Amino acid sequence: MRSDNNTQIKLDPQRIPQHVAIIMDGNGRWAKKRLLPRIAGHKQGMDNVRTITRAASALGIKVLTLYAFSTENWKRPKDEVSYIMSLPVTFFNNFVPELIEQNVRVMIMGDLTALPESTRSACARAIADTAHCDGMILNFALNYGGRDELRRAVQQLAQEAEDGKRQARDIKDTDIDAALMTAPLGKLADPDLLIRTSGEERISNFLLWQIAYSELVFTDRLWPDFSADDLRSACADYASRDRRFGAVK
Ligand code: V07
Repeated sequence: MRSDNNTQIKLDPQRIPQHVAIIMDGNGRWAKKRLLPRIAGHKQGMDNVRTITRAASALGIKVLTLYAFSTENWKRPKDEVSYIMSLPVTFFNNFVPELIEQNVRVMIMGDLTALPESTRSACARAIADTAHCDGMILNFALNYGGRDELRRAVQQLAQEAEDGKRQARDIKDTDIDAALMTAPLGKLADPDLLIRTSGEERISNFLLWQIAYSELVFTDRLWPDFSADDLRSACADYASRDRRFGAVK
């Protein structure tokens, strides 16, 4: 089901992915195509977060995880980084009332300590102001890296072993789950569906442990152009796949 215009196709409510994660790539390319500065692409990308949040919530998705800023993105030009760091502030000012109206709860994972104070406080306020919402979770990965997350988990578990709080040989998958930044998502920590926009077909240090059994959908659509209908298409694609988790049917 890869048609572009499929609003009319019925999605089986039993086969809606519960947790969808998206690598929002292509903002710079979107701007370049229009001879605009890269930051114009990021602004458009942020506006699209609003569109896709609405669409995901309407489809019945329970967790939407968006890769907003990676641990590697600091290597970009200083002006671009500082503009990107202002986006959570703009987002908070413009979209949080609407999220509350839609009963959407904001969560954030990543190392926030390295972010500017204004960015951190906008994030903290978005989390606090939506803490009572029990609809869809909008989970931003911000200054997040999959290896950084795993290294921290290993350090924590090794420390606990060193302190005699646990036996190294008894460490289970569930102990690792509990030490990762997705632990607050509980049963929903692992994405059912991972989407990457803009044509690149790689994971780029996004969720690593959690995508062990995720279905992957890559689309050429640039993130600012990725529409509610494109999300539906990806979900239809997901619904058509036979997930076995390594077993046979
Ligand atoms: C960012 C916009 C989306 C396209 C990709 C990169 C740029 C929303 C947020 C955000 C983060 C925390 C929060 C509320 C909103 C955001 C960054 C970049 C760093 F509480 N979009 N967006 N944060 N982009």
